Amino acid sequence: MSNTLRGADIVARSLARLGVKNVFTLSGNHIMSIFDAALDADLDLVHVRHEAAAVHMADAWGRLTGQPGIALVTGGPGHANAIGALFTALAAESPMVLLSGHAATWELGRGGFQEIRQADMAAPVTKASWTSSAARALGRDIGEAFRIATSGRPGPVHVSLPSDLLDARVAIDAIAWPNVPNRATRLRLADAAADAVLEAISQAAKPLIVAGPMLSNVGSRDLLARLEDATNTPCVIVEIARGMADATLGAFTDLAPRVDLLVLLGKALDFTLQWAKSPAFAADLRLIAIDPEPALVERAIRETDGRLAAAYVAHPARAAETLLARAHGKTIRDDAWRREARALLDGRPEVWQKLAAQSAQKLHPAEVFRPLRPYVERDPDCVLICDGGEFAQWGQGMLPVRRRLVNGVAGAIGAGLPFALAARLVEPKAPVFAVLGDGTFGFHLAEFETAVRRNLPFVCVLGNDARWNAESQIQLRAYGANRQHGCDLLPARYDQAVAALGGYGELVERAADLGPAIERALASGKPACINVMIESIAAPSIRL
Ligand SMILES: Cc1ncc(C[n+]2csc(CCOP(=O)(O)OP(=O)(O)O)c2C)c(N)n1
Ligand SMILES: [Mg+2]
Repeated sequence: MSNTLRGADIVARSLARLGVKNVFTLSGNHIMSIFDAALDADLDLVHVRHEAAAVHMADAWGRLTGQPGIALVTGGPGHANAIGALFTALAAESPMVLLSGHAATWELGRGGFQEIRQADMAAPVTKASWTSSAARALGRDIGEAFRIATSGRPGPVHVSLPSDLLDARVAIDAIAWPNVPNRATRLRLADAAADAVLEAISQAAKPLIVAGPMLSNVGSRDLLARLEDATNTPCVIVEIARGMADATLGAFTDLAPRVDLLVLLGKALDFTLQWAKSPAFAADLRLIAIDPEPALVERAIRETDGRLAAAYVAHPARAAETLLARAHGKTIRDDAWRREARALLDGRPEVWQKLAAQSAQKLHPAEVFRPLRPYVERDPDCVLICDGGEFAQWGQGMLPVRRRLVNGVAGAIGAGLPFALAARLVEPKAPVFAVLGDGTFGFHLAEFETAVRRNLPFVCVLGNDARWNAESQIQLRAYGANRQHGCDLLPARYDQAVAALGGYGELVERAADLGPAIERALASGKPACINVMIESIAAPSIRL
């Protein structure tokens, strides 16, 4: 026996070899062999309360570290529960791997326990999805999943692991262990191509560089800031389903029609940019596309009807590095346009400083984010999470952006609380704040129990307007004032629910009470929920 290894041990040791420490999981018959193997491989199992939460945590891990986060769920219904969350990770271009238990190979087609075509289910929401077919190749499968998740445009990968393969024993010299992926697979932009892009930028009157979700991490934000400095060309990240109307981007919708050259730096040309068509952008806009995926470069060509000046297949971060290197020591253009653009992107209406609630025992969203801002600013390693509808948009418009997680291009609400737990595992010390609406909060409330059990403190600032307000606002806009119905919630005491789960909870109904409540929540050292009663206000539309 000693010269053999169990399939489950091959999986666990392969993960350890690839540098994995934390596995986000929810138990089940099909994967208990991996729970057992985790003991010897020294993997820390973070056992959550819904499979979607495990995927969201792996997603957050991937976004924050650049290394694949790992979710491990059981077969059949466990796997099915995980699927929706993969959509969020795919649209956020987040590297992660979902490992699902699976009926034994000998059960297939015979009505096995929880048997269902799992790889087919996950295929549309992953970069790759398959079922392992040999115990000796389990390690190679894990390595391949890592490679695909991190190469090109990052994203989720799924592998189903039949239970008989996990229980099988394999001769040690027959095991195919994973290769450690290497960064060199990121395609670079050739110097001549970079020079051509810089030339086009210097010739343009009003150029703009737009990046996508894969560049929204801290390192890439720094890279984009340096690229903006070096080229005097504004660089923005479009990373949520609201697209150009993301309050983070200020008056971007006023800026866009003035642009004459749009450089897509790993940004998929899609609905978030209105396909760069008029009236969002000028009808004679010229474009350059740089993307790691030939299929997306082709789509950009198709969608731009001959307005694409050039297209390159390259990794956007590496392309940015080459552009920086080639721009070094040159003055690409003066800074007049950049200053004009920055005023629109970073400016906020003056009245926001004075916005106050009109009703008793409620705050205006602006009265929440004015006092929260200094706490988010204080520590550069602070992680800020914004999730939900109208309230979170006020947060995205008023809070500084550095290490931030948002729900993303999928436009799926609900991941915020799982994100906060994963963020705390990545970041041991600096504050973690999660800004959520009350509807959104309900998706994964039970993860407060996980957070308490695992001692993962963070502060959730919950905007409670007793309503699914984003949808209520759609009813108001589309159907009229007397047609808002069916979107109300209770002004529930979520703070008490969190306290009952062992966390720290406070109710805030007056603006003056919020700052001290944040102090107490941080000082509690517990997972905390500040339940702030707010007025039901539409997301800001920023015109300057
Ligand atoms: C998974 C998912 N379900 C439904 C929606 C539609 N949706 C978007 S925002 C929203 C309302 C959110 O309510 P809340 O969290 O209370 O935020 P508010 O808009 O009230 O500030 C809903 C239902 C969605 N985007 N994602
Ligand atoms: Mg609400």
